[in-house]
Formats: sequence, structure tokens, C-alpha cells
Amino acid sequence: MEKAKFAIVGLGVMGQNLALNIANNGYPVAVFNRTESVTRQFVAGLPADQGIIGTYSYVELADSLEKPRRIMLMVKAGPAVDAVIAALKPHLEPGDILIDGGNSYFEDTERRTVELEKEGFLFIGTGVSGGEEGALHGPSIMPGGSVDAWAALKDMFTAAAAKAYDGEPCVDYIGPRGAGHYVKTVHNGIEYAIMQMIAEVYDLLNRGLGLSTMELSELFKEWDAGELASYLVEITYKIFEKVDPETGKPLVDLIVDEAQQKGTGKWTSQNAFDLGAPTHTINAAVTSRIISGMKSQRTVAQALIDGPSEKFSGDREAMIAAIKNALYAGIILAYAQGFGLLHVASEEYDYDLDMQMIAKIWRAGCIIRADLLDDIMKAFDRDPGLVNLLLDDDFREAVVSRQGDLRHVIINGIKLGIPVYALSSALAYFDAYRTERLPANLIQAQRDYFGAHTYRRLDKEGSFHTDW
Ligand code: NBP
Repeated sequence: MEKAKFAIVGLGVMGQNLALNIANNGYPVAVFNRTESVTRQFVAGLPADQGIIGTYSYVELADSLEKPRRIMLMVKAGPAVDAVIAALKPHLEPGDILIDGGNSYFEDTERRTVELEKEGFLFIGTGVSGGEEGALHGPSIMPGGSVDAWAALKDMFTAAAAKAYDGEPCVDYIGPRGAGHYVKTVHNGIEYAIMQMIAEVYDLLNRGLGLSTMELSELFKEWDAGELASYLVEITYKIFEKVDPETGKPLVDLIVDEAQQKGTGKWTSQNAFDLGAPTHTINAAVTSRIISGMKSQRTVAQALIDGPSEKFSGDREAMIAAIKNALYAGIILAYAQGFGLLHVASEEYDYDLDMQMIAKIWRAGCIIRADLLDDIMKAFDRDPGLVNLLLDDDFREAVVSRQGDLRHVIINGIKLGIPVYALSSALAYFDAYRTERLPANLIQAQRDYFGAHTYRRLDKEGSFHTDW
């Protein structure tokens, strides 16, 4: 029997769809899943010539593959990845390639790289974004790790990846060790920030301005045809369109308002704190999900605590136009923070990240895909060493010209008592970044006052302590 060219371990939604995608591109794929019945069911539903071979033990999986073996894990991130690697290893040979395609923590990928390379295996840790649909029709793929392994995977991954409007594949080698998973984590951090800002805009439009769900759907559809064109805006209008067949109500209105999280947004913020990179809006998005989870306390608090009684009384159309501009500015600022973090991490971890290439492979397939990413790619093309998007003329102008609307929208949110934490954090980032002198001088004085931590002076060199 013809040997398979690739294998996937883990047949959740991602594993199944990725297996189909790779097989559809002409590479026979062997598949394995811990729970055997899942494999049986998956394979039974496929035509005989699909090019997917079900296997029911790690020995069988290893035997079914041409060498060097290329085996991709699509299992739950964390201990499951280590468990699968440990179970597979006795059946592999030096030179075989293991690929972890789950949302693994990048430091786990760093550790696994060292451990596996010591034993002669090649390891790739790769982000895969695009959800179920993306995995099937073309995800954005962010592989990091062994350069030799990448050479052996490049054709297959390029065939399977999404293609941007100019035909460019949304995959490329990101960097050594955990670089691929790191970049995927920051992708998700940016995703959190954009989702939270869209949610705040929804709240302002719905609770604040009284737009119905159908009006919201029309508005977001209109926005998706302009500069806000993106996957997240597109799915938002489609969500607003959806009517619950049982009740006849908009489905979104029936969904419990507690946002869950799997950890990648939190990891982005935690790592940004570790590296000392400002990620205001990502942090705000993570915190906003946390307070959304405190539903029972919020229910009690609403009955006890009054907010402002003010209702929106201005020009509704003008406010809607301002909200659109505020969202666009906020999204640019979220990207500025995300790419700013990547810049710091690239130096800290010696990842040597190519920002233009990262923007390029985020243009299609992934959750944060947006027309804007084409402009971001061009900004890094103009200046590959750009440390912050706000230092690019076009992006600076895009935010500066909308800052009035961003401020106006936030002020209205505050007046109406509608939380706009992510939007206002984006503005605070912008205001802090463009301010040469921040009040940190006072903080230094306070630290010196109570802890003799010393401070530096503007007018002379050295370190000073005062007996306050
Ligand atoms: P899940 O994250 O739900 O994982 C399910 C798979 O992991 C099943 O095949 C399960 O086998 C296997 N598994 C577990 Br759980 N523990 C295992 C163990 N100890 N040994 C062997 N297998 C084990 O699946 P998914 O949603 O397809 O995601 C796969 C990966 O891709 C995850 O890391 C996820 O974070 C990432 N990802 C998901 C998406 C998405 O939209 N879902 C998008 C991008 C990335 P079983 O059938 O025997 O329980």
C-alpha cells in the first residue's frame, strides 16, 4: 500500500478539517485519534479515494508513513501534547518531524524543541488560525522551529494555506524554537482586543443609541464594505442577522453574556508584562472577559447601584459615523500594540521576526484577517525596522484624524454609563505614546520617598536619593 506523506494525531474539528485539506491537495494523510471510535467514524464518512488512512495504534501510524515521517499533533494544548509525543517517540527515528499545530504556550514549545532535538527529532511549533472553516479551506499557518523541518513541509503547508487576494500563501517560516506559537499567541491577543472593541461598539449602538439587532446587522454589513472590512466585522453582521427558530428572536439576544477564554489572550498580556511592552487594549479585553464572567454578582449589583440617568440625546447619525471612526482607530491601535509587543519579543528571544511577513500571512485565513493588514504590510515594507505603527505617516494620520471621534465616543460611553474600557484603553495608549513627559516623575519621587529607590534627574547625570 502507498505510504502516507503526512499524519495527523487528534481528530477534533481542527484535525479532521486539516486532514481533509491536506488530502485534497494531493498528499495522502494517515490519521490517529486517542478515542478509536472517532477515527472510525471520520474515515467511514469519507469516499475511498479521499486519501485519508485511519490508523488505530501509534505503531500502525508510524508504519503507514514515508520517511522521514511528518506527524502533526492537533490535540488539546498542554499535557496532552507531551503525552502524545512520549507515546509516539518509541516508534520514530532520528530525522522524523513532529509538528505541534495546537495553541501551545510558546515556552512549552521552547522546552519541547530542546528535548526533541537532543534525541535527533525535528520539531515545528505552529500556530494555525482560521477555526474549522479555515482548517478545511485554508488557514493562516505560523510555523516556527527547525529550518530543515520547514523545508520538508513548505510545499504541503503552502498548498494547504489560505491565499491572499494577490495569490500569496498565508504561511511562511516565522523563526526558531517557539517563534511560531509566540506569534500565534499575539495574533490571539489582537483578536481579543478587536472583539472587545466590537462588543463595546455594539453596546453603545444598542443600549446607548437604541439600534435594533436588524439595524445593527445592516450597519455592520455596510461597515464591512469599507475600511473596516474584516472577518470579525463580517461575522458580526451575520450573527446579528441570525434569528432563533424557536422563539423568533435574534439569537444573539438569547446568548448568556459571559465570555469564556482558553488562555491565549491572557498569555499575551502576561508575557507583555514580563517583557515590559504596553498592551493596554489586549489587557482591557482580558479583564473585560473576566468581569463578564461575574454574572451573578453583576445581577445583584445592578439592583443596588445606580449609574447615570442620562439618555443619548445628540445626533444619532453623527454618533454612528463617529463610532465607526472610533472603532477603526481603536483597531489600528490594537495592531500597533500587538506589533510593538512582537518587536520587543523578537529581540528578547532572538526570534528575528519579519513584521512585514507576519502582516502578510495574517491577510487571509486567520481570525484577524482584514483589509487593514495589507496596509500594515506596506508600512513594514516602507520601513522594515518600524518600531511602532504610529510612527508610519499613513497610520499616524489615520489615527490622528479620527482621535476626535474616538474621544467623543468614549465621553458618550462614560456619560451613558456604558463600559468602553477597550476603546478608552486604546486612546490612553495613544495619548501616553505621543506624550514626551508623563507623570512618572511623581511615581519615582514617591518610590524614593517610601523606599529609597532613587531617581534620575533631567538636569544632571547620576542616581539620586532625597531625605524627603
Ligand atoms: P480540542 O482542543 O478540543 O482537542 C481535542 C483532541 O485532543 C481530540 O482529538 C482528543 O482526543 C485529543 N486529546 C486530548 Br483532549 N487529550 C489527549 C491525550 N492525552 N492524548 C491524546 N489525545 C488527546 O480540539 P480542536 O478544537 O480540534 O483543537 C486542536 C488544537 O488546535 C488545540 O490546541 C486548539 O487550541 C487549537 N486550535 C483550535 C481552533 C478551533 O477553532 N477549535 C483554532 C485554532 C487552533 P479524544 O477524541 O480521544 O478525546
